[in-house]
Amino acid sequence: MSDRIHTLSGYFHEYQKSVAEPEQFWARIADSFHWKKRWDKVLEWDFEGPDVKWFVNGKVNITENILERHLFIMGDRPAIIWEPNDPNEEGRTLTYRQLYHEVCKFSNALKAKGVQKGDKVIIYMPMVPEAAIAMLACARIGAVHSVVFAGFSSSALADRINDCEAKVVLTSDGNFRGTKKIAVKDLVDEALEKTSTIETVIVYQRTKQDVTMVEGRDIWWHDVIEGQPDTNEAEVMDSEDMLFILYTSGSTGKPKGVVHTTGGYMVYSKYTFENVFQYSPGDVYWCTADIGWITGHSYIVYGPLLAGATSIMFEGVPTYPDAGRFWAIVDKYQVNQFYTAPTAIRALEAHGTKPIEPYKLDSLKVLGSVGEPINEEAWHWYHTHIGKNRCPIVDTWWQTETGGIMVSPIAGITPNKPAYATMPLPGVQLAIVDPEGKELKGKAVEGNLCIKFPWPGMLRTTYGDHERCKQTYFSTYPGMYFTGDGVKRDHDGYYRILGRVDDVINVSGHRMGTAEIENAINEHPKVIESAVVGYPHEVKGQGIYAYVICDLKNRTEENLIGEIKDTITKSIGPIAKPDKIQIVPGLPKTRSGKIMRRILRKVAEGSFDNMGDTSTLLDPAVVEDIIEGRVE
Ligand code: 6R9
Repeated sequence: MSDRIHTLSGYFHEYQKSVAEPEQFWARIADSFHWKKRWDKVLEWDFEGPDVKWFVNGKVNITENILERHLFIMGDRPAIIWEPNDPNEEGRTLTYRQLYHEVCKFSNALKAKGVQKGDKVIIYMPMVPEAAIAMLACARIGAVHSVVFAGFSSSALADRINDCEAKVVLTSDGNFRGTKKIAVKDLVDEALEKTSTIETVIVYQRTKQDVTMVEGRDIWWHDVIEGQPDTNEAEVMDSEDMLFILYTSGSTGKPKGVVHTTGGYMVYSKYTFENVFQYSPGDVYWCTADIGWITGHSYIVYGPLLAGATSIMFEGVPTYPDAGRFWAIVDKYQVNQFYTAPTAIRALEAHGTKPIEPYKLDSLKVLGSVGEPINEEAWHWYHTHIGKNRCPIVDTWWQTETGGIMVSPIAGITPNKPAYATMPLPGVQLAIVDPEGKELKGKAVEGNLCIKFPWPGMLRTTYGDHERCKQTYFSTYPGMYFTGDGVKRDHDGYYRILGRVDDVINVSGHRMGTAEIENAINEHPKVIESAVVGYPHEVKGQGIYAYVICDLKNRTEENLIGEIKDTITKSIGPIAKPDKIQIVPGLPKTRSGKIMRRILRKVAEGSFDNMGDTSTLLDPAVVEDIIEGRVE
């Protein structure tokens, strides 16, 4: 625990050391892990390539640092507590010892199925312990996992399988989500019609609904582990061997596979977890994310388990069977650290404080927020009604690409300021730049957020397309990683994240590229062209507003809007369905053919004055038509 920050001056001290001597700083942290062979060099980097290597030539297996490491001193401590969707169903607890044996068994099962180091394994599963076991088993044998959120459609799944040429899919018969039962295996079958690389599908039985099992390809989870030994020799991994790929949206149409490697991610996820949440042995920690997102990877599975923590996994939704479910779970397991998203807070806030009343919530010590900017109103509600004015809030800013938390208070140590992510963690060197790329120094400045020095948890590439990684993150401001977010630094040197400055919208904490949604809309045969923008939404943070030019022959607007929504659900998933669709006669374009999104955003927001300069528009009259037909 020597890496723990205990005081504010301790934080400043560590921060300064991490900037003055980054290699010594991270070597000290990394020394507390079990390496099969120590690294030769802490860091090699250049942001031009980009080419970044941490703990060069170090050999390690991340699961030994989770399993073997904790087996002897705390094998009986709960590693994962699982709470099912239905509160009347019995939950499950896996101790570190049980987790060790389950991971070993499944590792052996994967190997028996021919999965080898470097093979890609898709995990398309509900929030059950087996999903975490699957991730760890892949890591144990050196296979690369790519978790696909189980709410994504079959085409989104197929795209990801094809992109990484996966060999195996791990899935379930169905998923429980609130009152719904989703036929997940059917979606997999549909996806596999569009792919050719999958050799094996392993199906975890969850809902017991009927599924079709394809002979020679599909096998039940319980059958595949049958008779497998419960120990397994962990593969020797290089520090820079790929650990996982996680697909995320950017400003272009195609989701990109963010690649994380072993050593750096291991060191960074544990270090940030322990410090930000001030986790102490014996605490019960709960992050409500889904493992399909980076938050689930780093702060349900890897970070907490590396730290020997007890991590809760919840299968359900915040409002089932009622809006008090989160708080019932907090009391039931005496949760000490609770980590959720602003959209969940706002959704629950809409139900008032009555659902909270039956619960004490007195076990809570730390509250966390992630995924999007938390507005002051929601911050205060969270602080007052959940934290009872006694729990610090850690507003954690980070991204799929950063692997772990970058800007955040250290719980109970960094003084809070509502809606501010406050200060960078040790090792994180931020820069605020103006549009020309000039760094804005000093306090009270606003601009684009960049990072000018490598940190161990950073992405190494985008899978199969290194040039894309370079273009997206390292070319806008040469020599720096560009986050895509706007930021302001105030008089106290505190950071406030202002949201995306690119064509990415953040709906309920989920990143979506406007181009990705437009592509999906354009798949409808009657659609001629479309433009999608985000607009402020009370619960979701941002809502999706789509402007669509259609061929209306033989169709009513209403029918078409319904069909367009279905097309999007099929192509991406229900989370990408626009809140508002407006059929328009044309789109505001410049003479060079660029859609002026600025105008579309204004209309979507409902602010019509101050449209800015429309003189460069090809057809200024189209703006009037759009305003007139605006969807309330
Ligand atoms: C971890 C995660 C990343 C984008 C990021 C930013 C937004 C995340 C935030 C936040 C303000 C916070 N974001 N946390 N904005 N305050 N505390 O969410 O990863 O899904 O890749 O999204 O989310 O815009 O750029 P990811």
